[in-house]
Amino acid sequence: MEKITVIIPVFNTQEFLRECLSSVLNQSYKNLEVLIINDGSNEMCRKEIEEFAKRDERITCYHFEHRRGVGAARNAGLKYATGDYVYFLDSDDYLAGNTLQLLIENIGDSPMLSGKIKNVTKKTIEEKIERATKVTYDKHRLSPFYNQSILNRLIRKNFVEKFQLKFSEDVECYSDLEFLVPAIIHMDCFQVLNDNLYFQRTRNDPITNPSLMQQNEEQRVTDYLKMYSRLRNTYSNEEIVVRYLDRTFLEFYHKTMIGFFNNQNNFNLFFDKLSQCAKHVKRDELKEVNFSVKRQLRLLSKNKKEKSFKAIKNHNRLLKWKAALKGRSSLYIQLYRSFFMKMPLKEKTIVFESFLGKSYSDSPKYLYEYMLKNNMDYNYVWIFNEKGRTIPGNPKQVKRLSLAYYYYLATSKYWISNSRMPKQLDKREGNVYIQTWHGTPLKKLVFDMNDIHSANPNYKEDFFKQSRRWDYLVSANQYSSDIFRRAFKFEKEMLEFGYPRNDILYHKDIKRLSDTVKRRLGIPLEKKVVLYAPTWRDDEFYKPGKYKFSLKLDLQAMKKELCDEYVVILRTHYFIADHIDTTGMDDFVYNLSKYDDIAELYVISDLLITDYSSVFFDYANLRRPILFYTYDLEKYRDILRGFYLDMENEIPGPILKTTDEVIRSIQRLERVQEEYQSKYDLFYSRFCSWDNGSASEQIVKRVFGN
Ligand code: C2G
Repeated sequence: MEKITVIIPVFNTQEFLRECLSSVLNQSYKNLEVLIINDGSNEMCRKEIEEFAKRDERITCYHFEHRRGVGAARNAGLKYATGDYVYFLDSDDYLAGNTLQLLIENIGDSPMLSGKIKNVTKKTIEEKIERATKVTYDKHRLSPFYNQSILNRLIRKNFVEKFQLKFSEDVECYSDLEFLVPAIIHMDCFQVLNDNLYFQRTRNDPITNPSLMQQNEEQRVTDYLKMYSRLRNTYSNEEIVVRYLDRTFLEFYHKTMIGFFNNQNNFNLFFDKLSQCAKHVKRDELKEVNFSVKRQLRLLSKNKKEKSFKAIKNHNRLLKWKAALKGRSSLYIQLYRSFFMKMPLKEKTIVFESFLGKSYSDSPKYLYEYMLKNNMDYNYVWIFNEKGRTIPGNPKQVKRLSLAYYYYLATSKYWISNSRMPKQLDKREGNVYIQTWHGTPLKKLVFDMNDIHSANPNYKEDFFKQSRRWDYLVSANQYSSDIFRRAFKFEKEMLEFGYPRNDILYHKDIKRLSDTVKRRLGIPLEKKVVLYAPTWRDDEFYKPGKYKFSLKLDLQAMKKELCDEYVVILRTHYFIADHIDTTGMDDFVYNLSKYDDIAELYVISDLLITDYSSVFFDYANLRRPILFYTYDLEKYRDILRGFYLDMENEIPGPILKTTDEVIRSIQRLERVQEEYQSKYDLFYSRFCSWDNGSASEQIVKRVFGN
């Protein structure tokens, strides 16, 4: 049995290491030597490596004291390898169970057999391929190498030694090219095994821990130009290499460099190197590229600095408007950036938005009403999607993502919103953005999350970009402030006065208010009200912002047992697109999922049933009973999100898994309240003590002055 040396360079990837190494140690092909080259990782990562090394004698670790780069780490692996083959794996990636077996069974006499790479954004269930089909390309088909990566290739060790193949050590990115280029020259044909699997992770946190390819563009451009020009000089007589390098250069130029050089500083900084590279590219290869790129490269190769920059600028301008004409929203965004943002800023205009324009509610509503009541000298715009409904004070109403929406956002000094604004909305100078947020967090947020299961895999990067525009962030308690600072990486001013949306819960005559709302909703005054307000599930969606919800609470059973005394208000989260069918339960269930302001529903309800929604933090201000119907607690906590609180011990009510348990708790509500009294008190003092009905006033005074 021949031995494969698997070489794994590691740099601060402890969160992915377990998955990576387990996938290697569990390979169906057992004769392995696993070399972990620790490229100067932090202590946590080093410990994790050492832990793993103890578990299996096939693992050997080498530690660099300081980071030397992936090229140096891989070269060290080559030096220590004793196998008949070498195979490179990155420490944030993983393999299917029989990847190595399929490669070694099919390599035959070739010096190298390449496999396929599958990009993944989160942990997927391990796939195993039972049968393999080998595809052989002839020497002129370079496609297996256009990814410029050494990954998922089984390589004979004596081939590496014979041609002294090695990686560059003086670049961060593209160090593989130095290994691949001579390998290409010395192979008779390029073989690919179509069905074996290497899972390459697109890291979800390029802000805190970027992968090499998520590094800043400047680094990538620097390294790419260096590698291209070095290899192009060394191998100028090798026709196949010239073709390979010129084509990869043109692709990189098109995809990355044209955008990067739209900036005058970047262009000036790199001009000499770029024009050197442009001189290399063969005329024949330029036949395939479009006229504009051809012209830029011709000008660059002739050292025409100003003209080539102008040509690049024109290219980008054209691209921008071409993209703008793709659809209405891209056109509006372009108008926002190119025209509206250049119009004068209206110093006295405030734009409000709550839950993506779906409702007139939440903290923006209460801040607005405070300003209105106090006749403050401002003009108001509400982003509000519903047509024909008047909002108190008769503000200008605009539909989210309409042309007017972009116009008002670009020209108004103040934005007040409770959720994120589209990432394309650049912030202009002078803009003041008050982010009220929409809940004390139970479920983990952004940079405290590991895998992202929701519809947008770029969640962390997008969030980071969007939240850089916030000038103020509203927080309801110290616990939230601490989490927001870390999980949002928010460094500006935190407004710590409680939630404006909870002011109503401290209304002086809450009984009268409750009766008024009940009457308006047609709910009999003598009936007690159960409010059922669950949250959404990250992994159940149609598309971003449109989530599914299947009702697990058996409302028929509840009706049977409780309808003499109670009615139920069903209130799904604003992300939920599914409509819950409640026909036949008209006098018992009120589906108020579209009702504007959940705070008014808190006021009229006698108890709350929720799951992982932040609604219970607000509701606790009323000191009324709360039940937690958490039929999927383990999945939600352990896979989807993770929690900040220990639900079993820190929440102010019982955890219930079935409708029967819910019904029984309602029937013995007083006992439940007694049982949870001390936990409730603790909870109240920890989460509700900043709220006292004056949050709106204090925030407005702080931001707008008296
Ligand atoms: N909400 C509602 N009806 C529901 C659930 C929520 O009206 N059935 C409103 C409440 O105001 C709640 C807010 O939406 O506080 C946020 O909802 P969550 O269920 O907590 O979920 P999410 O939108 O993911 O926000 O820090 C808070 C978190 O980010 C949670």
